[in-house]
Amino acid sequence: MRFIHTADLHLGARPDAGKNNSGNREREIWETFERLIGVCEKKQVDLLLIAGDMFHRQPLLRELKEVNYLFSKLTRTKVVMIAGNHDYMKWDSYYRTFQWNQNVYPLFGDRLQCAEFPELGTAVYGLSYHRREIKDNVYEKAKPWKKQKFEILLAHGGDEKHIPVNKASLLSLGYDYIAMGHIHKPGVVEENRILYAGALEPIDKNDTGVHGYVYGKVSEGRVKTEFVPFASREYIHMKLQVNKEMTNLEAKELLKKKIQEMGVQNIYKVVLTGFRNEYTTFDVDTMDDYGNVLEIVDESRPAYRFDKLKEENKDNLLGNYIEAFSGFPKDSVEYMALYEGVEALLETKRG
Ligand SMILES: [Mn+2]
Repeated sequence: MRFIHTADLHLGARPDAGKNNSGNREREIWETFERLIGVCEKKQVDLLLIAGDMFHRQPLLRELKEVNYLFSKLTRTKVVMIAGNHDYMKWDSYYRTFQWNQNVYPLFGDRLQCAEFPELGTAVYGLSYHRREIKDNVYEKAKPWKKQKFEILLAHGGDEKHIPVNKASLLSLGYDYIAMGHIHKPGVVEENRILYAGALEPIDKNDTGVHGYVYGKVSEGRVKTEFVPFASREYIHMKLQVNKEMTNLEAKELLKKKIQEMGVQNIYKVVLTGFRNEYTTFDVDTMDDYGNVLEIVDESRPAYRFDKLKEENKDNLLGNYIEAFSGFPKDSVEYMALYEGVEALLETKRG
């Protein structure tokens, strides 16, 4: 038996895309989902497990039709899914009345349900959110009913307001595999046994790191899982180290080079750090060469030459101030006071 475990597709979400409109992200999230269906078909996997938040909000009827059409093209794969906190079973949700293709098994009840696949020797269990938040650990009592040899739980949550699960109680339930959703970062709770697939595509600029799905192979009752990177882009928070010699143009070129190395398809948030020349200012508005930088924050600080400054300001407050604090080591409070004070005095002088 082979399965693909995904979660948090958040179809319908519209994350930041950068100036070059690094793809229309909303469209891209749909395309990645289509690509995943293609993988299920090509690999002829037995089960596609969707552990909640397939949609970012209540699905539209036409969206369910699109999704169902894609599912209906699968010649072997059966699809089992639950609703998460984003696409919870609201009283007027189209989830409640939608007629799915025969290879689709929604576990949309608020109590534990089971889809059995005797031909695969597998049973898949799950329950769905019927409201935005569930503060109880409802999985605590969700033991499998020993229907088939291999038993899987689809579970969504893991924070205070969304079913605060814990590893020990999940393990004690006795499932062979628990497919988790809700946390967008992929993660292993228990190796080959309890995994977060993470969001298929990053949904927010703070969803950094690699995104993809979990591929699972079961033989002789043992699961072997593998994380497969699949998203079309990554959000990357980058620190760009500047130095005293660096000019504005040089910093711009360095950023361009770094982005080339890390991938121009990715979307960046950049922070300039380190000490710049005291006469240099970085023009952050002109540094986004590829149009894939959401934000550049200049946190670099001027590297003052205190001797020279003192010399130039012999007869005024700034000069006296530097004189008063001279001779302290760089990691001392006094040096910090010197630095901050000089910065403030120069600011006043310029202003
Ligand atoms: Mn969620």
